[in-house]
Amino acid sequence: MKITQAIFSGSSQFVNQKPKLKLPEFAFIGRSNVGKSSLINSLCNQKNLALTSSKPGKTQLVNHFLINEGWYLVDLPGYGYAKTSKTQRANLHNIVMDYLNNSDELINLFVLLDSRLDLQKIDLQFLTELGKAGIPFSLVYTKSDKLGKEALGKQVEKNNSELLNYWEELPPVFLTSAVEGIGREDILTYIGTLLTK
Ligand SMILES: Nc1nc2c(ncn2[C@@H]2O[C@H](COP(=O)(O)OP(=O)(O)OP(=O)(O)O)[C@@H](O)[C@H]2O)c(=O)[nH]1
Ligand SMILES: [Mg+2]
Repeated sequence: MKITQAIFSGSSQFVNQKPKLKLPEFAFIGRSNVGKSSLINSLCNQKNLALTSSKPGKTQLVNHFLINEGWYLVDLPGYGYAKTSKTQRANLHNIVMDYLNNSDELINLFVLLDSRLDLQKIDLQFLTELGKAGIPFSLVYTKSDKLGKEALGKQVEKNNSELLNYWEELPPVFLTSAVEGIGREDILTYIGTLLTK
């Protein structure tokens, strides 16, 4: 799968405000600052298509990007940023859950995890919610450029085996770096496969 065109198509707070074209959607979620917007830019080979920031809490709405005039990449607000108010966190959670529960076009949700960290309680809570809601998802470890090969392998192995305490098998797992472009081809190939199903 090659991305030849990527166009920002709008921001929405509620599903009834999202673009009216009914096309397959692939969305990205994870804790604030995990690298969702950066990964979307990496997949599209662009720098500032999705807005990124070194400060958590940058993406506040559901952002649709029309790809190759045929499908959407969807950038979602992050969860779990401790420094925002409870009300603001609840507001972002509602935006994300409204999108996830009511988007008939959603084909796959990529759940991003920081490859340097142990699994966080909030990630497990979110993954459990997804399982209950029957939303199809894959796992994406981000920022793999920030760890040496050995440490990276150990951390990913540790997190994967912890997840297997909850699940019989792992969903598809991707290892990425938005900075170095690692994993982008794997994700694009996977999207291509899902689009031809
Ligand atoms: N080294 C490195 N830094 C990354 C990578 N991906 C993202 N970052 C950095 O991490 C920070 C957060 O990236 P974003 O893409 O804005 O994260 P986000 O998940 O969209 O964050 P919110 O919108 O706030 O939820 C930025 O400073 C990025 O430059 C990566 O693969 N490697
Ligand atoms: Mg973002």
